[in-house]
Order: sequence, then C-alpha cells, then structure tokens
Amino acid sequence: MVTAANPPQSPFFKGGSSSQQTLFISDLHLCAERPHITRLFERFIAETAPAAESLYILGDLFEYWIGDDQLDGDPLARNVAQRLHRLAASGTRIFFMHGNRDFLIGERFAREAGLEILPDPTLINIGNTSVLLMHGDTLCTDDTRYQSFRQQVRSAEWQQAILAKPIPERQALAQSIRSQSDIEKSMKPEAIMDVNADAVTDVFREQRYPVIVHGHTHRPARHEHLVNGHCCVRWVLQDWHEIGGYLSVNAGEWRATAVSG
Ligand code: LP5
Ligand code: MN
Repeated sequence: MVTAANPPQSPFFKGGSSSQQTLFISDLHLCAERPHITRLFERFIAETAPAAESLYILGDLFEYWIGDDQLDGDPLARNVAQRLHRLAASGTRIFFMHGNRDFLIGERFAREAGLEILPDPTLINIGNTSVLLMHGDTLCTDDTRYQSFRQQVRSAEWQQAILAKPIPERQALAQSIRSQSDIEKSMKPEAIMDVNADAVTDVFREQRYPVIVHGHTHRPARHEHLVNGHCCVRWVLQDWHEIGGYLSVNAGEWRATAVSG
C-alpha cells in the first residue's frame, strides 16, 4: 500500500492553477472500434479537464494494452498520449492507475502522456478528506478464476516473458484472452463479478474509513456502508461504453456527471 498524501508533482505542474477541482475517470476502453467514445474523450480532455487541478485515470483507459511499443503502430494510442501530454503541459496533473485491460502500460507511455503511474491502491488527501483510489478488480474476491488469472499476469516473470514476444504474437494472445474472458463471463453469475461486501468492509477498516473511488464493475453508483459506526462512501465510476462520465470533487462537493454528445 502506498500513501500519496501529497502526490508527487508532474514535471509540467506549474503550481499556478487556482482550481481546486479533482476529476476521476476509468473504464474508457478506448479503441478504434468505438470512435464516438474517442471523440467524447477528446472533448473531455480539451474542454472539461483543463479546469481541474488533477485528473485521476483509474484504469482501463484502453481496450487493451500489449506493451508501450503499441505507441509505434497504433495511431489511437499516440493520439491519446499527445492529448494527455498537452493537458499536463497546461497545468493539470494527471495520474494513472493500471486496470485489468492496460496493466502493461509502462514508463514510456507515462512519459509520452505526461502522467504519473500510481500503485493500486493509493490513498490521497483531498482537503481534509482521505480518499482511497483503486481500479476495483481486487475487491471482486468471489471471482476466483479472475483472481488467479490476475495473479499470473501481474507477476514480473510473466510480464517479462510476454513483452519479449513480437507484437503480432502479443496481439493474437490479447485477443484470445479477450475471447476466453467473454465466454467465461457469460457463464458467471452476475453477483460474483461485483465487489465482495466483506472485502469492501475490510478495506474501509484497514484504511481508517476513507472515501473509496473505483471503477471496473461498470455499475456506477454512490454507495453508503456502515462500518464500525462510520458512515463510509464508495463511489463506483461510470464506464464509457455508450456515453462517458466523470466524478468530480470541488470544495468538498462530490458530483457524478455524464459525458455525451
Ligand atoms: O475486462 P472485463 O471487464 O471484460 O472482464 C474482467 C475479467 N477479464 C479480464 C481479461 C481481460 O478482459 C482481457 C485482458 C487483455 C489484456 C491484454 C494484455 C495482456 C497481454 C497479452 C499479450 C501482450 O481481466 C474477467 C472478470 C470480469 O472482469 C469481472 O470482474 O470476470 O475475468 C475473466 O474472465 C478471467 C477468466 O475467468 C479466466 C482467465 C481466462 C484467460 C485464459 C487465457 C486463454 C489464452 C488462450 C491462448 C490460446
Ligand atoms: Mn477493469
């Protein structure tokens, strides 16, 4: 667990922004097959995000990521990196946490997009509020098939072996995993693909009752949990499948806003 009470500053941070607004997004699953979502994201980055002091991207920015050399052959990946870089250069700090689709994003992408990669989970302070950021997949403890898959693909050995393979081989492997995952998901009960209540309670208790913000489940909501007499809030972020959305906090006021057009 890493605590980033004062998250390190991006190399572009000018320190001059008077905005106190913080934005959270996740699960955009950007890909060439959903160009309208890419357009929504571009508009969000150009029109909404510049007013914010910080933007947190909590995983699954891309449909999948096979390694940072994806930047060499994928115009969409380069476009996204360039737009994020421009946003960072204008003074908005950008933080990224890996999702289960883009856990292979590395330092090259971070540099080219002007962002900083945060570990999952990361605890930050916004004003006097302690906020725990997660992708959300680690809370889905009933999905034991997924958790063992996750353990395997997050190991350094597996990642080294995979990244040594040529791009077409990685591309084919990513597509096989996607198909297998979709087949298995269609047979899993809905409940096991949501967070486990005890896992959530444990995290609230261990982290001293922060606000939790996560994505992954694609079940956007504001939940209240009563844990040891503390009324705790858990925000689940909207995915960007048909429309998009973001969570914002400004002067202690939290709001979920849809992005469409
Ligand atoms: O992503 P989502 O929300 O649809 O489903 C997730 C879980 N699935 C996954 C897999 C991802 O969708 C695909 C990841 C692609 C990564 C690309 C880079 C990898 C590198 C490869 C090459 C460089 O995370 C799904 C959960 C669901 O969330 C809800 O929480 O249920 O979990 C699964 O479906 C996992 C399966 O149950 C078990 C794993 C199947 C993989 C088997 C590999 C077969 C390979 C075949 C090779 C010939
Ligand atoms: Mn996910």
